[in-house]
Amino acid sequence: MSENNFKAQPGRNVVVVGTQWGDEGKGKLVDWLTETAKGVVRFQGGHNAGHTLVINGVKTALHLIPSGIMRPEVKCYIGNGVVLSVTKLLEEIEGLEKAGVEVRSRLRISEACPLILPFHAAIDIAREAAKTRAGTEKIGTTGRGIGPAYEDKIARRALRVQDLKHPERFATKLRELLELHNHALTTYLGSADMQWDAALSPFIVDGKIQFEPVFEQAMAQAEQIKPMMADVSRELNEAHKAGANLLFEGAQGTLLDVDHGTYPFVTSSNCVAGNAAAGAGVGPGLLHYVLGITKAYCTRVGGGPFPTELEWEKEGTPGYHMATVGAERGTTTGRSRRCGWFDAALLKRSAQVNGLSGLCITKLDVLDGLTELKLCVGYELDGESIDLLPMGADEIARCVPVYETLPGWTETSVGATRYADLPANAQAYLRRIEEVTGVPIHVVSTSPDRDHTILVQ
Ligand code: 2SA
Ligand code: MG
Repeated sequence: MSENNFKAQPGRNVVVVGTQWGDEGKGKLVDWLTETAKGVVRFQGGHNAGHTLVINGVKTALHLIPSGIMRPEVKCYIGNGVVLSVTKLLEEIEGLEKAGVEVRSRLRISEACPLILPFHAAIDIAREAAKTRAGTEKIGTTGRGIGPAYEDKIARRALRVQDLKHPERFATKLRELLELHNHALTTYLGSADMQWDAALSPFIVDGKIQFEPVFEQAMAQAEQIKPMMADVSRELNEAHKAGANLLFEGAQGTLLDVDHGTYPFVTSSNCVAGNAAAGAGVGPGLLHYVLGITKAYCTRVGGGPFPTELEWEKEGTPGYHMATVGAERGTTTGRSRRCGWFDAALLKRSAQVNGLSGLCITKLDVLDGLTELKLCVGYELDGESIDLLPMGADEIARCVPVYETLPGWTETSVGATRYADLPANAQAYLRRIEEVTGVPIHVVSTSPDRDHTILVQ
């Protein structure tokens, strides 16, 4: 068995992470890998994620439920590291049920997940609006309340899934949270003058979140999710002992990691592979193989520095080609994604902080037809040459990329299922990525379809 044949080895667990700014195609790969997995685990983030799967030509977008849900025999787990909106979870469950996918008997939710409640989204949206009013650069969040929910967790005051089982305890903690957050909303964030969308307006009067509707909704939802609440840590450890292959499904990407990303233009969780252990409740020894999902070019949605960014709105440019052929729009918010050349110096940082075992290159087919490709191999920063992405947004914003130019290819690579069938120049491009980053390519994806995937031997 070759080293990269991670799909078939019993008891071998795989962590899938995004190595850039998210949207690398993790959902498709997790679904493909679950052919041999017994369980799929989300360990960070929340419904800011958007994982798109295409199975037999039918598209499904998932935000919170692990991508393994599309395979009936696979169990899905939401680990303690996830911030959970029960409203969004139930909407997603109902959507899947309508499409004939059985969810409730296969989904286990950690009792330790912090809850995302309506005031978290209100704070998130109000803060971004305040930045716009002040003329400072927005983070460009998804407005889902992710940051404020993690803040409550770290401040040790969050309401958690397990609190839903205890109405009195829930009510006391909710009153305390509302006192704090309503003060901030009305005093600093100008919430009384804001327009709220249909999802939030039932909870807000004069800029203040109301106790009753939040409490009543949570208690009604509690009944629905109680059967799915679980000690996920225990169940995963038991499944592993019984020989099950587990898959840990990362969301967002390494450059959005709260520590290792382009801080402060990041999400509020650790997206790196190491957090799969803490965010699911297993020891790091259970993480056997780390697959880094890597787009054949770069995209980013939201604000923050992007050294290899191209002009992507002008017709006829390579950036426009990537944006249109690659259909680069956010799965959750529908926002346009910024596009740019492949950044190997960024990927080296990603390889280092994740301990990547191998790469999966996605959307290679999007580059079909470009006459030449540029590959960033380092930067000039304040008069110095460096070969690794520096830390923090300000330093990254000052990086001037150093490029190598490679020839493109005119042949199509769409749907290729054997490495040898890829155009020769596409193979040369992949080889150069391996050389510069020092990480072997183990998988190549040539379309969104489950079947269009090459396991490199
Ligand atoms: P947040 O909402 O606090 O996590 O936003 C902080 C930053 O993290 C970025 N972010 C994302 N970037 C790419 N994809 C994400 N998921 C969706 C998708 C995004 C969408 O898969 O398409 O639909 O817009 C995601 N989630 C968070 C975000 O843009 C901020 O830069
Ligand atoms: Mg996505």
